This record gives sequence, C-alpha cells and structure tokens, in this order.
Amino acid sequence: MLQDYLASKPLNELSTEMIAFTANLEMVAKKHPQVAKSILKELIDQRSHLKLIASENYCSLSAQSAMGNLLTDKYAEGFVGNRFYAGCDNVDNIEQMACDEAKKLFNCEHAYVQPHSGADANLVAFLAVLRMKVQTPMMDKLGEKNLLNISKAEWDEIRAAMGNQRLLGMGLYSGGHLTHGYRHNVSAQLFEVYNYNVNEETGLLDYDELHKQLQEVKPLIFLVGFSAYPRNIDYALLRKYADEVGAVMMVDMAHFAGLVAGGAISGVHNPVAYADIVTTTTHKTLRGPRGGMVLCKAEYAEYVDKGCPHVLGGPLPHVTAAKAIAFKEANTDEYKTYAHKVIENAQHLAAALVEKGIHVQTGGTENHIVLLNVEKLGLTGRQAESALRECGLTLNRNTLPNDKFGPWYTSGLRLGTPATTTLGMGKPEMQEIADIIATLLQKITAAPDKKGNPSKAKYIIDESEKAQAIKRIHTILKKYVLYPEIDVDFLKSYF
Ligand code: DSN
Repeated sequence: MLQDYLASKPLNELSTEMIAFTANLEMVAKKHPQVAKSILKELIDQRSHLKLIASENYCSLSAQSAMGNLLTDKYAEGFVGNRFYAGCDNVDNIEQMACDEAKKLFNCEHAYVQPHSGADANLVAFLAVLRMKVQTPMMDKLGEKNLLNISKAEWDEIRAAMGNQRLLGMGLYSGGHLTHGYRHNVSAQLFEVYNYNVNEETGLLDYDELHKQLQEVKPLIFLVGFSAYPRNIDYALLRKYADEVGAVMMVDMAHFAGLVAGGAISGVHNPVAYADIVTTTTHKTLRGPRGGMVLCKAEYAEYVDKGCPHVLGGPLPHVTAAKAIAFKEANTDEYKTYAHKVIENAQHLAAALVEKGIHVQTGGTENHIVLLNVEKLGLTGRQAESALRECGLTLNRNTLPNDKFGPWYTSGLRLGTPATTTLGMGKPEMQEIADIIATLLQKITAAPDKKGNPSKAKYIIDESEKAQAIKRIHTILKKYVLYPEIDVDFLKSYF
C-alpha cells in the first residue's frame, strides 16, 4: 500500500499526512486487516456525514500521530518527578510540557493532565476536595499525617464524614452532566446530592433561585458546568454566592474549554478566573485527543496531583503527548479565530432554525450548543436523531427540562458547531444546514408501533425528501473535506 503510494507521484508531490496515514494503516492491516478496514470505514463515515455532535471535533493528524507509538508501553504512576516506576524521564518531560502548555493556555495556577476522561477528571477533583477539606483537618486533629497509622475506629469516623458531604450540581434534564450527581452515577453515591435546574419557561438558569438554594443546601462542593446548556454563565456572581456559604466552587468546562482557550468566552464567563477547581475534557471544543484534565488553584495542587494512584490507573503517556500538541495548537491566533467562529456559527445556525419555525431552547445560543425542542413537532429526540442520521447528519438527542420522554427517547436534539467550524464552514453553510434540518423535521412523522400505538422510536420519512437532503449535505461536504490530504479512494482499493 505505502510502496504503491510512494511510487504514484514525484517525491515533491507526496503528502506527509498521506504517507503517515497509509503507513499506519498498513501496519495495522499487517496484524488485523479487519481493524484497519474499520478505521478506514470510520474516516469514510465521518467524511460523508455532517458532524453536528456538540461534544465532538476533529483532532489534528499531528496529535493523532503522537498517540500511535511506544509511549503507550510506559507505566508512570505518580506525577512529574514522583513516579512509582523507573525510567520515566521522557514521560516526565512530556507531561511537564503538557502541564506548562495548559497553564499558559488557560492562565491558571496548576494543571493536572493525567485524567483519561472528563468523568475521571471530575472524580479526581471530588476526591481532592474531600481529602483537603474533610480528611486532612480530621487527621490534623488526630496529630497524624499517615492514614495507615490510625485505628480502624478513627478511619471509620473519617470515612463517615467524607461520605456525608453535600454536592450541589445542575440537574441532568437542565443540561447537567451524569457525573454532576445523577442518581445512578458514582457522584451521587459519593455525595448527598442536590440539583438546581433551569427555569422551565425560559430554559435559563435562575440566579436568584440558585442563590437561595445554595444558602439552604450549603454544599461542600458547588458544581457548575453542563453538557447541554446554550448560554454563558456568570462565574463572578456564582463565586460570590459560593463564598457566602463557604462552598468549594468547581466548574466542569468540558464542553466550552476550547472557547475559553481561544478567548471567545472571557471575563466573568471564564470559569478559570473564578473557580477553585476546573475540570475539562480535551477533545470537544478544545480539539485535542480524547482525555481529561484538572486545572486548580495552587492550594489544591498537592491533592489533585495524587489523582493517580488515588483515583486513576496509570497515566496514558501517548495521550499526554497528544495533549501537549493540542494545547500548543490552541495557543495560536488561528485557534482564537476558530473559537470565535464556533460561536458565530452556532448563532447563525440557531437564528436560521428559529426563522424556519423550529423551537430553539432559550431562543438562541452564546456558545457552541444549539438545543432544539422536537416534541413540539410531534417527535421524540430519538426519532429525529435517527431520521437525520439517515439523511447524512450526525447529531444526538438530548433531554429537556421536565422531559416527558425521559433520557432514552428525550424531547430534544443537541446540535453543535465545533466540528463543522474546524472544516472551515461559515454562515452560508449554517443557513443551508438549518434549512435542511428544518425541512426534514417538519416532514418526518411518528410511525405507529406494532400494536398501532404511537412509537417513540419509529418514524416515517419520504424517500425523495431523504435523497434531496443527502444530496445537499454531500454538496457541502465536497467543499469541506475532512483531512483532505488523505486519498481515501486510493486506500479503499486495498480493502
Ligand atoms: N458525552 C459527553 C457529551 O456528549 O456531552 C459528555 O460526557
């Protein structure tokens, strides 16, 4: 495969990206051709569908290359300069570079780049706060620094105190994340959880209501952040509220970290400037490899840095290397332009959808998320999601406040612009996409189930509407090709 590509053109016309991708695929195919085929099929799928999933993006081929190598073989439990394994010099250097890049990018006091995901980052943060605010003071009272030296009864008392703390987080149906205290999630088993919600009418956070609730609950952790809220949050105000009740302010900025990094979300809306601890993923708007990170004030650093081994297994040095690359990529003017454009595109998309009669939650957006209510069109989110996917659009269903269809079927759709903006799309494409979506949503109808009752999953779609939509999507995608350096037709001939 690679030899054929190298022989196909003069040397100065060969693309490094294509050589690397082809070599990589050939190495995979040597051991498992079916896996190589699936990788190629995934590229074809991502190229032929419009990616509107708000939490996805396209990571650079350089960051991807940093992940595919021998760094995966290295164990490095502990943190920079304090490892439980020998031979970590290079991994130390890589992790230090990633931490330094992250601190520079977000202008924060401390960065911990080991979490494997956003959920892991949240767990690291939870335990850090519990250890700092509950365990350490109790140990100090005992005049003891080492948990192993205390009696079973003393440890039982500490564990009971740690397990009896309150967390106040945004409700799942209001846009909060599962790890913010959803009953089935470990977060709700670690803490006594209270939820705040958005106003049902407006879909917006009610700051006065939240203030009141915070004063009533007086949580140890006041957790702000979301995975489906299309508006900015005033973190300066919430910091004030948190201080009144002595709560630790934690923000999960997984969704909009890239917009903060690029300066498109700033001032009172930048959580890093106000929170004690900020967690994030690195692969959404931030456009890096799949992973997590914790940023915190210096006083939390020693607790956060114990994430591995207290919460996490060994770090993933190959992913850390890719994080260092992504953070560096994000620290450029080009990326700043990108971050601003993500929001502009989301606003164009939302405005065009509203104009076409689609119900957009909160009437618009201030970030990369556009939330639609499809129940008003007689559909569940599941029906709309599946029907749109058939027509070439990949997006996901989402719960809405007081969702009558629940988290599986849902009443909403969540759209996002990080990926389409990476491809270079702008206002005309957002308007075209809005028109395609609105036309389809207004034509799809719910189908009856086997017993003749309205189904929450099945739908009816007119075949000519579908063909028309696919054609329109392909016209857009032909102009904005994912990883254009990679010649898919050439690679397809080998599988
Ligand atoms: N799965 C992510 C999202 O889609 O928002 C959050 O974990």
